[in-house]
Amino acid sequence: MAKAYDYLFKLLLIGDSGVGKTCLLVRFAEDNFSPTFISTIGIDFKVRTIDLDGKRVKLQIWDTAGQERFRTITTAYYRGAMGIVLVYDVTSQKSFQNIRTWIGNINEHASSDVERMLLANKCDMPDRRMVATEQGQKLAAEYQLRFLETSAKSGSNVEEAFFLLAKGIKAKLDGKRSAPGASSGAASSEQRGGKQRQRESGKKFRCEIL
Ligand SMILES: Nc1nc2c(ncn2[C@@H]2O[C@H](COP(=O)(O)OP(=O)(O)O)[C@@H](O)[C@H]2O)c(=O)[nH]1
Ligand SMILES: [Mg+2]
Repeated sequence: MAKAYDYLFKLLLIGDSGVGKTCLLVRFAEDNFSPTFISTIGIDFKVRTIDLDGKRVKLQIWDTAGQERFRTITTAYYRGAMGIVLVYDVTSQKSFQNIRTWIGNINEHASSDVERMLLANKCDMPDRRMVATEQGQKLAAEYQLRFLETSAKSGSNVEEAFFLLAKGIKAKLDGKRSAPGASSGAASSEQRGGKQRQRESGKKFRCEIL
């Protein structure tokens, strides 16, 4: 029987408790948002197979089961990770400040060539925003991370984020050079299929693609 995929990528979600990691995962894997139920459960991983340049790419995305509350993410969690999604909450300065700590954690435990990206989640709440877009951009530039503002609630930029990360990993594997940082926005809009665009256009919230 033919293999169901051409590539298998292991991805991780990292960031403070409450920033929306589990919601982002559920949004991406199931296109669903269930605010009350999700936050109480710990998920190991979810999978979704996407198409990249005609290849089937199976994404196995791991979520912490609440260990991040105590910053006790162990080396085992990072093992074999090819991509890491760092998440903060735009309504929480603390979660933004802690990104540096999480990056330190990644540097210590993850493979040195792991693809990393920074997500500013909950951008559907402009009235409660405490972290400006520019602050996120600046931090991302400092560490050479791809950067997007997302909303697990509205779904804004969630597809783009995972596609962008997967594309970066594939490019690396294929031996190509992919430029992280400033040019990532262009790559992200280029990946947006007609269907995705249609789905997003009816949504209430809109977050900026950077
Ligand atoms: N408004 C809004 N709330 C969100 C968003 N993502 C998550 N939340 C809420 O934030 C809380 C924590 O989310 P959760 O996914 O459990 O965070 P985790 O601890 O990082 O896994 C929950 O009450 C979610 O409903 C978002 O994009 N927008
Ligand atoms: Mg969670």
